[in-house]
Amino acid sequence: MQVRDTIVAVSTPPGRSGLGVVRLSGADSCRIAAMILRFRPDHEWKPWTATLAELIDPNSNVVDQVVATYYAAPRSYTAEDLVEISCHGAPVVLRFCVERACAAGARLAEPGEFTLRAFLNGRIDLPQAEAVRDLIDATTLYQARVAAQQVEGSVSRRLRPIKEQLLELIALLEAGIDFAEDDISVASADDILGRLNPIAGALQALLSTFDYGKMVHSGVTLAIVGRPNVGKSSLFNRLLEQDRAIVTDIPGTTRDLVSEVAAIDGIPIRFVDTAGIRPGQDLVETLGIERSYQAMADADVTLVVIDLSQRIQPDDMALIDRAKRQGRHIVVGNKSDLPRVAEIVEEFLPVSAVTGEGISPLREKIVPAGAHEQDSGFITSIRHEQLLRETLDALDHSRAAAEAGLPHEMLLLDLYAALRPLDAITGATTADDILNRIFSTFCIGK
Ligand SMILES: Nc1nc2c(ncn2[C@@H]2O[C@H](COP(=O)(O)OP(=O)(O)OP(=O)(O)O)[C@@H](O)[C@H]2O)c(=O)[nH]1
Ligand SMILES: [Mg+2]
Repeated sequence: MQVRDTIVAVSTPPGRSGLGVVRLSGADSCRIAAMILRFRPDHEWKPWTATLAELIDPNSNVVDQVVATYYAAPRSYTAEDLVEISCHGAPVVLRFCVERACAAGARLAEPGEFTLRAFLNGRIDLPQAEAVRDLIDATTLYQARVAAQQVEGSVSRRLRPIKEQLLELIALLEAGIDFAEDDISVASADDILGRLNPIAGALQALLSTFDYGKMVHSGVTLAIVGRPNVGKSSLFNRLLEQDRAIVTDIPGTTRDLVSEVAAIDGIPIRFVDTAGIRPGQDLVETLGIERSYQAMADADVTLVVIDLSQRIQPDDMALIDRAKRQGRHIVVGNKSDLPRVAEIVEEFLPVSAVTGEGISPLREKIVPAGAHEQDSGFITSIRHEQLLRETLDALDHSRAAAEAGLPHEMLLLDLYAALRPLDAITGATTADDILNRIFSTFCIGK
């Protein structure tokens, strides 16, 4: 992939629409646009100004009336010269416009290449580029808002001071080694640990935001399980606020998985209603029950429903145990509107699918509100999570090395290993970065 050529692509989704935008980016954008468009005779390219023009074919026939907007480098999305041509959104017109641009010297852009260029030209860093994709993929406004903050650089902002502290420690140890005979004192183990611990602590805190960040990014799959007739489908409908699944008083009504997405607090939740679990039924129901177990295994959260108007049965307890072993689960006692017969199992949330009692607390349990007061500064990307773990592992090693009094050369190896994953998120640290720090923090020049 060459970065110096001019690329072109349709930036709006495929299909027919009111308008469709063709985007050109690269040094030749204006020249190419001028070859395929006809402007008024006195036209001059004025940056950040929209101009009416005609899209013409090789015989100078007008194909569409368009608006061309020129963004001058470096103040454009890609930090290159960029021209956006707003055509009417007929797929043939858009395709024609792109073909004409290619004939005039542009190259068809690869997927994501406009954002790649913004990154390569240093206008955005990697977390920002990743956030652009999240912003485009957002299905709730809240997801969009979080992604927009990350496009603004919220992840790097939070990482920068941590990385800074790590670099300072590296510089301190490097200076101790390289300039030992000058009057630089070698850092003590206590000193090193005193610097390492806050770094590890801050990273740990950032890492712990991923539980919530993961929900924001990918949503939550929630399986509703329980014995037949406890009211799973009723609860499913109540949570969705629509009459989606069939409800009857016949045990074994639901036989297959039924799923639907709804948002709670801006987080998309895939609710999965399942077949009631009981032993020894006909083939169809047995197959359905297998799917219930599978849904439970696949879910991020399992909602185990018990019927408070009946005695607790071994099947209820078996399901609660299974859910516990598999991860996050919530036990709800349904039919709280009826006289209670069930003896207290462990902690459960009383609800009534019929009256709606307990549904708000249940929603709150599914998506804990205020898990993070600020919208930003948490990590949502599994790539970032894994890299932060690598850094923490390497910091653990360096802590052990410092405690064991190993030579600083050894310690530095671990510290550089801790730095590398951070670099993979925020961009590489150069030898100069470290040297500058050594020379600015310590007056070695004398
Ligand atoms: N009083 C009362 N009845 C309820 C409540 N929830 C469900 N029911 C009734 O319980 C019966 C079974 O409800 P469903 O929602 O079909 O139960 P299910 O768990 O999906 O049952 P299966 O699909 O057979 O496993 C229906 O007659 C519901 O009207 C509740 O909170 N209170
Ligand atoms: Mg059901």
